[in-house]
Amino acid sequence: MATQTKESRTDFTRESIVLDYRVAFRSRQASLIGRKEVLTGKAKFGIFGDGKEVAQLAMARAFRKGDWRSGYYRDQTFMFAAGMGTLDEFFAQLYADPDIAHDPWSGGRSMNAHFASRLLNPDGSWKNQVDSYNSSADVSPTGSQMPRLVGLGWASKLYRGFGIDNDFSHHGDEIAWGTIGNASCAEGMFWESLNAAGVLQIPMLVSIWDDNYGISVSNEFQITKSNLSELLRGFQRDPKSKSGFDIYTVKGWDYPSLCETYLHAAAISRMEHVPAVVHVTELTQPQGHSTSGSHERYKSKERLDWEAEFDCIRKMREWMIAQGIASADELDKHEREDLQMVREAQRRAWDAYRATIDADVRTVIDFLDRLGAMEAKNELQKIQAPFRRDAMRALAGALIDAPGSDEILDWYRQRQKENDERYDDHFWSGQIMPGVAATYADDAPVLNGFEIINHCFDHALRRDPTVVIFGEDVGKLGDVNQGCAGLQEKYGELRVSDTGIRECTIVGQAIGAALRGLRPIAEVQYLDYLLYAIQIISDDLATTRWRTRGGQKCPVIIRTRGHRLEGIWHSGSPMAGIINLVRGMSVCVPRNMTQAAGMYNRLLRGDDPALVVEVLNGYRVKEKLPSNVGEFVVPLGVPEVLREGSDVTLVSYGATLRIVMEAAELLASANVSAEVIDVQTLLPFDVRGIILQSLKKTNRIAFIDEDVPGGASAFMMRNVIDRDRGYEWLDSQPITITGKEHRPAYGSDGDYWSKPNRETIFAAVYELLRETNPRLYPPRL
Ligand SMILES: Cc1ncc(C[n+]2csc(CCOP(=O)(O)OP(=O)(O)O)c2C)c(N)n1
Ligand SMILES: [Mg+2]
Repeated sequence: MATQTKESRTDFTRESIVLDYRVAFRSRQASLIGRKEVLTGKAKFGIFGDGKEVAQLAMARAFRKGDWRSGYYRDQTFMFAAGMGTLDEFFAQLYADPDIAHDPWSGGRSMNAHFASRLLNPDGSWKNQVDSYNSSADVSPTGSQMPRLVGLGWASKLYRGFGIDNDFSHHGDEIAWGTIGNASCAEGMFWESLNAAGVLQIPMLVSIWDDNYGISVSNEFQITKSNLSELLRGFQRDPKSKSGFDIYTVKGWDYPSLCETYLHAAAISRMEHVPAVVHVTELTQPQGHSTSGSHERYKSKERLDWEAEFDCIRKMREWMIAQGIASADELDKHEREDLQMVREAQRRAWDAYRATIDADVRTVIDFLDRLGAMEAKNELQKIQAPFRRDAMRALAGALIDAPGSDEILDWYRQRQKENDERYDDHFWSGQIMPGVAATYADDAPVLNGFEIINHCFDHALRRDPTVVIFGEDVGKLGDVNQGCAGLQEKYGELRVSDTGIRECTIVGQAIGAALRGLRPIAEVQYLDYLLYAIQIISDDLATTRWRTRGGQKCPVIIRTRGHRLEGIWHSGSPMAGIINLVRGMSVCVPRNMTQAAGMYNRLLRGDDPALVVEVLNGYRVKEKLPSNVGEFVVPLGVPEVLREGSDVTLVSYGATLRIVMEAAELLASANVSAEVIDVQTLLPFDVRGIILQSLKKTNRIAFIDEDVPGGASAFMMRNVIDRDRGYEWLDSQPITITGKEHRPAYGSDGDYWSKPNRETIFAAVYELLRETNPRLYPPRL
């Protein structure tokens, strides 16, 4: 699709306006044809940008190389106008084409209209960002583009403050452009993000596409006073002051006003780093929300008539004719050509998508013939455009009925493997790094745990100018446990900074910064409050690499502390909840601050996102300072045997290990030799089968943690017993020893009876041994 060059974008020649119109018109045709493709069964679902075209032309005119977009599914016109996507790619994604050469945005992994740039070279290294137009990868949950947007804008502020001119930034001149629907502004994340951007004063320019609806629910039920501009007034800055936002309201069918507004807003935001909101009103949705429903069911006749009259493309056409920019005949001619162009793109994308599938289908039909599976063959041939799945299922059925030749079976297995890879690859970077042992001088100082962390971060900040650490109380105070004490003074307020109490956008800040080449360590003050950010971690951060099929990476480190304070909200250990929601990330559960430091050293040298849960009551425990505190590396997924034993293996992690070690001591006094293993990381989990090796020796095993029954203990048990086939080595039932179903009660007694403790661990493990030899192990507790 023809795009405009950077130079011509702000140049309002007759030609460039006609070209704008044609981009909008093609985009509309793509929406209309896209819907038909869904309704005729060629694609599963469609959501399109019809009714929002003209405003996006204006946004694209102000969007420059180096800039960033974080938006949502209505933005196809912007992508076309900015030259960030083609019609062929648009249709390829509609068909869920897994080939990144066809759908470079998501490789068939996201539903349609989820846009993204390919930021990485095939080897996973970053491409230059200042010479390209950049888009972060869209997600579906409404409002979830906002936290990341804060980080994208914040990165400009950091780069400007650092005085950096590199492949990621030209002195922070880049704007982070957000788009969001009116109804999504009812989400908490929207307001949290706006507040954060206002506090940070960053070049973030948010467009609200207001079509008065969120599916069927109108603004009356979404927004106080039904009016976002009015609500946003409190954010408006005094023009003489830098604090606050610039707020603009403009009609979505008024092309000249839109262009003027966007160019003006962008110039100020870019130069002064003032955030801005452009509230674009009077937008329409000609085809309704998506292919799932029809808007005639909830819009009145008056509204539908108004939408037809105020359709932005119709209005732009009227304006162009009235201004003498183009005649009706001229535009008719362009429209005929452009419709043809869109149809051709759709057909090309369909043919490209079908090519490899149809080849497989032909092969399967041949195999079915050879296997004599005539019914299966006929069924498959009846399907007009079969999926790969249909062909593979037909062949599997035939192979089950009549085991075939090795050649057919080999082909089937090979294709299964390829199809698994087609959907599984780029789950993580695949970087495996060997450990580097901590070394100690003879006179190594013995320090508080927090001081070990402090030394580690000090090294990281000194070594790598892109490392930034931030969170609640992290800057001036140096975090609530002093892991960052003195670091702001040493490295400045940009590199070590305080944030508001806003866990979701703290993580968003990290995501955006990491996408722009920085190395953020974002602190969430306590593990229990990670839940405020878990949605964005789960939906956005953890899936970045996978959902772009290797097009983007986001090496964020989230630092938090957990376990062992007392009470419902300070002692939680909801580890299974977390690990099951953040697949794609590493989850580190160090038992002390030295292990934590070794993990940070590892993560800062890698490309994958991670969560590190430090032990809350470990900051004042004394540890020896390694002489290579900034260099040693704890490898991920490698458990460590902390105590050797021969009767039973006790597997645990984090703060609980101290109690398990005490229980092992008690067990030793009762003739039970327990081997204690620290898993070190829950994700990845024991990649070398170290726990299995222990089980082969002891033939008994217990998994111990503070999570609920069936929580992370069950996860560990499944890996050892099922994944690693540990069941073959068991002489006793494998057990879990966990916290109670309920939250931990307050106070030392509440804690003692809510979580595993030395005595309950002793009793449960001793019972395992007693069952095998009651005389050797008489009743004790
Ligand atoms: C968190 C969340 N809740 C619900 C949905 C389902 N949903 C998808 S789009 C949408 C309406 C969004 O309306 P608006 O923000 O005005 O954008 P529009 O589609 O009108 O452009 C809803 C409710 C979702 N995707 N995410
Ligand atoms: Mg809407």
